Amino acid sequence: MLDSIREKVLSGQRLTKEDAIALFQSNDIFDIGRLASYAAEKKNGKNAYFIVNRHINPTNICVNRCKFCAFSRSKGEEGAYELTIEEIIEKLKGGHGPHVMDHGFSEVHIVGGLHPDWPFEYYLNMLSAIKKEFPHIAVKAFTAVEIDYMSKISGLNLKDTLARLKKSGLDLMPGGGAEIFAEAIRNKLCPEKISGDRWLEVMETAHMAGIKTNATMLYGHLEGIEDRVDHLFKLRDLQDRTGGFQAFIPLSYHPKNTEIGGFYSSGIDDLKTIAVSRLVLDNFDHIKAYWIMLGEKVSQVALLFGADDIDGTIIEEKITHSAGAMSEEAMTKEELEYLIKKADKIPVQRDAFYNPLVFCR
Ligand code: V47
Ligand code: SF4
Repeated sequence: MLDSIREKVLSGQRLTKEDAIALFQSNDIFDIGRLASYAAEKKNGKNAYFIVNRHINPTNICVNRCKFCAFSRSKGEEGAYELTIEEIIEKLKGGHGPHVMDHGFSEVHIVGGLHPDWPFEYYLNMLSAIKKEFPHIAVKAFTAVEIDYMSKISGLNLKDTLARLKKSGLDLMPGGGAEIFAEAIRNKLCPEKISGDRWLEVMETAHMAGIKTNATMLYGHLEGIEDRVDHLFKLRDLQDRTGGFQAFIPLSYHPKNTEIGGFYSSGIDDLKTIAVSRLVLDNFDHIKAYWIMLGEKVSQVALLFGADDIDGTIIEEKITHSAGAMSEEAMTKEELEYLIKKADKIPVQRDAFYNPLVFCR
């Protein structure tokens, strides 16, 4: 079976769902990795991208309370927080936290809970305040789940909601909230969350509005191989229609402090999932090995299994660390470059749209 898949990859043919299932079932991890590495190099050569960025989570108060999420709280619950716009600006200035320095951020990544009381204007004001203070920082904000929620609270349709956000400073969108599209598993994981079809509809509408986005898949919880393959093919189909996805990021499930519990994903599964994603998603330019979730060392090794991006400096990370992440919360530019170089790749500092800023040879 792997021989016929190898033939297809080498001759540029698309993989089928059966091929993807066979890859996930196979334990020839080195063969799969070598094939994915070939596919990655065809797209990005020896380049491995990183970005100087910062994450901000404006609130952890969320009406959804997904069963895999250890970050969220209900209003009034111990540990619930909400940031003011001034506090968000302060964080971007680098005035808070243990990593105070001049970061020269290219991007701020903003995602948070679905707050029961914040009006749509709060999000618009947040965007315009950031743009006013930092016109050169790209704002990558709000998952498809948050966009759907904003459309509900504003009474606007998706297209108009996105247009208002874009006008206020939204540059692109992250890929969170996709989880697993398959309905039976999704209903167990996050019964209050929008459906997989709605997630795809929000992304399609964003792409049509000229907003680039990422895509993710949460794996390692209750799903089976067929669910993962179904998820990847739905993304590949949408990308065929819009071309609006920049990167795919498999998110490894972290079980601590969650309602569903369970185990951390294994290193082998992490690498296999990166590799199969690279092979199936032939219309995605980038596969990201998110070091916060994979750990610094597995994400480095993932660069030899089909990934071409390890994300960025991050600075502050709450979602995965609430669920037992073993990584640090921040890496310096030099540490990211070091990991990439030691994987025998060329570190390329990029902007939010994958334009190279610095090749670090
Ligand atoms: O939407 C929540 C996931 C996502 C857990 O687009 C969990 O560049 C693992 O989407 N274990 C947020 N995952 C993170 C995300 C992301 C991260 C980095 C870069 C980009 C990008 C996107 O984290 C959530 C949810 O899918 N998540 N809880 C957990 N226990
Ligand atoms: Fe809320 Fe997102 Fe956590 Fe679900 S994953 S509870 S939507 S913050």
